[in-house]
Amino acid sequence: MTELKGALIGCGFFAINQMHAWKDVEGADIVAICDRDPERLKVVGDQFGIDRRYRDAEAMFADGGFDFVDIATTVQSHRALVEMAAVNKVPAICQKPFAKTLSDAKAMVEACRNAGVALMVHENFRWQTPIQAVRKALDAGTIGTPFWGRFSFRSGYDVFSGQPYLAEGERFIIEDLGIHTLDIARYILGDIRSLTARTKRVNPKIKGEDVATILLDHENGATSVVDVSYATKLSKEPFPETLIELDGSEGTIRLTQGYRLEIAHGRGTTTMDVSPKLLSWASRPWHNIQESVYAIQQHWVDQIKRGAEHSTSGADNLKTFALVEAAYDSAARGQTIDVGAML
Ligand code: NAD
Ligand code: 89Y
Repeated sequence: MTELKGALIGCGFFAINQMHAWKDVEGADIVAICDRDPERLKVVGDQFGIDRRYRDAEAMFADGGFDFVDIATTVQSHRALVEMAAVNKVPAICQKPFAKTLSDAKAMVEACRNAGVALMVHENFRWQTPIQAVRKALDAGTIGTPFWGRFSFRSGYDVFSGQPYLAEGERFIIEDLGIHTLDIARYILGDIRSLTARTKRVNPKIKGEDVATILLDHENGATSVVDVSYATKLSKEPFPETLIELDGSEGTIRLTQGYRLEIAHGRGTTTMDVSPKLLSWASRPWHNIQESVYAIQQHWVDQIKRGAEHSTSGADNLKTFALVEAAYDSAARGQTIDVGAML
């Protein structure tokens, strides 16, 4: 198989996972890295043996020699970097949150479409083993037609030590974590017509909201609740598990803490362990996320080789990103938001 050559921009906290995963992915190799911080460039360059190192993305694109770019910076630089990739006709992967605003996100999708290059958002949570298992059970028709769901992420885990910027933004949990939970709700129960949200800040040391409850009306008539919290202190910390409840015409699916999947229907109840694999470079409790990083990056390569659309293409992610904007708007105005009208 011909190896695709990739370049990574942003050598921070999460990029370490992406670099490890690229080592495992079949069909791609990272040949150049870029970070405006020389220390991060050295740490990642030395750890992964990458000689081509740049502090400026323009200079890296000017030198070229790579088939795609993996943008692992924080949101502020996403639009400029994705548009730079488009101008240089280089396919791009961009970390979540895709953009600062929906209009920026639309412009980024448009730029890549006009340039004729692939664009995938690194929206990895739907690639987690337990989420894939729920989708498989639903697709197999085990519970009939789903009419109700709950997608829940409640934790007291200290995410601020690894990602201090999360405490500083006006927006926190919906933009950072709820974005994944909303994407899972779409992935499992389909696109959303309208949304109502309420938010709260419990932790006085941070600027943004750390609790959100969101009611979703799906286009297929199902109703679901997305509830996320980083202010929930439980006896057994569930980070970073998304728990799911689905009720269908013929039965129910429950994904519970400890990666247990229970499917109940007329013929009885099946219980399965759907734990993620602990990859050689992974560490608990992050291994669930880390395995999904590998899965989405392998998917990037596989679809590029097939010339096929990515599951979380830029165009697909507009529908998830719209939910983020709609949730903040709904919470601020106390109103239900028509999501379809935003797209
Ligand atoms: P970070 O601040 O640790 O790292 C970002 C790096 O990008 C820094 O080293 C910074 O110097 C560099 N950078 C920023 N702008 C740049 C530019 N224009 N050119 C070159 N370098 C630039 O951030 P992080 O915690 O690694 O997060 C990065 C992104 O990953 C965020 O968008 C975050 O939401 C996302 N993230 C995703 C997951 C997931 O599961 N998908 C998990 C954690 C973080
Ligand atoms: O940034 C977030 C993400 O995408 O997954 C978990 C996280 O690292 C903290 O909420």
